[in-house]
Amino acid sequence: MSRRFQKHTRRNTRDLGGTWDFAFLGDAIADEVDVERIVFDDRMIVPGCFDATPRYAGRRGLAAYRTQITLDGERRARLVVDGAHHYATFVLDGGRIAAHSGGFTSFRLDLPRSTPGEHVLVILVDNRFDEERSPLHLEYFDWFHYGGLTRGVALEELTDASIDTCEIRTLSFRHRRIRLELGVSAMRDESVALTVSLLGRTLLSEQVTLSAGATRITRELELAETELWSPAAPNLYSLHVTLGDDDFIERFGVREIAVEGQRLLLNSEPVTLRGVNRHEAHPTFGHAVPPAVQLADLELLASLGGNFVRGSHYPQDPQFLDLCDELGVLVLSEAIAWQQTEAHLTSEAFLSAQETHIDEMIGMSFNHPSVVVWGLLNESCSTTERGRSGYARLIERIRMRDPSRPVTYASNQPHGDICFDLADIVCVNTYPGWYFGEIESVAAYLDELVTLLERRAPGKPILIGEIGAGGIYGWHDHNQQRWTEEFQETLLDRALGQLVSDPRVLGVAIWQLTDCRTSERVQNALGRPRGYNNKGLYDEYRRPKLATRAVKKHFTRE
Ligand code: ADA
Repeated sequence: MSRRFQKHTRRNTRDLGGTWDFAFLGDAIADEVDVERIVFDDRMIVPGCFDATPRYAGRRGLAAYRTQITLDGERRARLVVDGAHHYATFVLDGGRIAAHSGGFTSFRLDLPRSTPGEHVLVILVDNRFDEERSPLHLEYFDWFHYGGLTRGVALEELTDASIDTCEIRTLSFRHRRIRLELGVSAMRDESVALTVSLLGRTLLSEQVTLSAGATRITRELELAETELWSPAAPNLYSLHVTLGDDDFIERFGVREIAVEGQRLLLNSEPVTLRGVNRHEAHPTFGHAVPPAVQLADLELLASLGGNFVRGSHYPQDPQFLDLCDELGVLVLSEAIAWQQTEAHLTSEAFLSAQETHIDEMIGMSFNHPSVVVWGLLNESCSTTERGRSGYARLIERIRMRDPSRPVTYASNQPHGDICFDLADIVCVNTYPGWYFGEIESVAAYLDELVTLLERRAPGKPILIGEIGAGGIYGWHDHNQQRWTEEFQETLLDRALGQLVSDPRVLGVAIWQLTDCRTSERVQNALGRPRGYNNKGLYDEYRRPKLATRAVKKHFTRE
């Protein structure tokens, strides 16, 4: 797995990243393809987006990836996939073993017991829009859905008793008390040794009795001599857990996040959020943004004086979260959605796909101290009772899975929204001076908006989830009209001049860090010059626009 820090010393793991055999099968259907007869006439890099490469740019259809894996035949084998878009079918030695719907999240897949030696793994990946098969990826969304094996793929061989999940939650930052929760699977009843160590010291060593099937092991520990994690001092530690012949090394930070009235508290200290929305996208790499570009994105954010990323509109790469942990950046991790309708929010297929996605998002992000808020259902139908039932169900799902972080959703209906009470933080996306109103009245509008939100959602923190204007990189004009860099700079100067100095506002996430390609759908492209959403502070190659000056001015203001 292409993680930058090791997860296991005892478990046999292999990073399957690298060059795979590849075939683009166009209109073929995954369930009908004779996998043995596929002619692999090309190669593809994993992780990567095949439809971001020059040869397959913008192509939609079925793609086949093939690699060889070696299994020892004794231990259970498992694939860990960090992202496959949008629909993946797994085939081992010609036999279909499983399928997975939805990109942007990590999932595990147990392989059937096999003979020792070489085996052929084929993954059929379909990037076509198909609401039945991939209900979370819809063509009308305002971003380009790339396809492929977009994040890491790893093979693990597991002993009879193994640790499936390892979650660490701070119970009390003052006492450095944490709760460790292990999800364990065992093939038979057995007694095994459990140890937990930190900084070379053994914190726990005992014998545990496992019964065949899944077990949860929960322990509370006090971690004396640890320093807290915060943006100013992002201290990180690695907990090493061993269970029999298996182990797990998990990095985490000791920190507590809480909402108190209109404030967001980190270790009891109020924080303000000054940041950007970020799509995981680049013209050369699609969604498979390499770590060097992820780091560059965070350096750009730091150069603006920002401390916050809203991962719009889907969970960001765990490698990016690693960097946020290290750099002390605060993250809103959002489940995938974009302007879902009442029909979506009452569809069992949509809601249960969301629940699976939410579980996967929380599973992959749980131990990242940088993730401080969960988000969902961007700009969806929050104005009707039927829409509200969908919000209520999914917010409940998040809270059940992780009550330790506040939940929010970005609304674009400040007047008509009827779900604000369901969220811990009220979040509104707004585009004064761009989609409505004049640039001169941006500040006054924002002042009124915050007054309205205080009235409609009393006592809750207020976050501006999006605000911005389109500016085409390099476009200047004496009139300084829409699409010039100057217009974008002026609008953001006025908006931030108001928001950053308003004590009622918890924070702001500018739309957006970099330009990104929009959907190929004609209606989308017509309103988006170049086929891009041009509201980036930087263009898609990370070149700065004039607007960065305004942002820096306000974000670095005391
Ligand atoms: C919405 C949406 C963003 C983007 C933005 C825009 O608020 O949430 O994804 O589409 O509008 O640029 O219009």
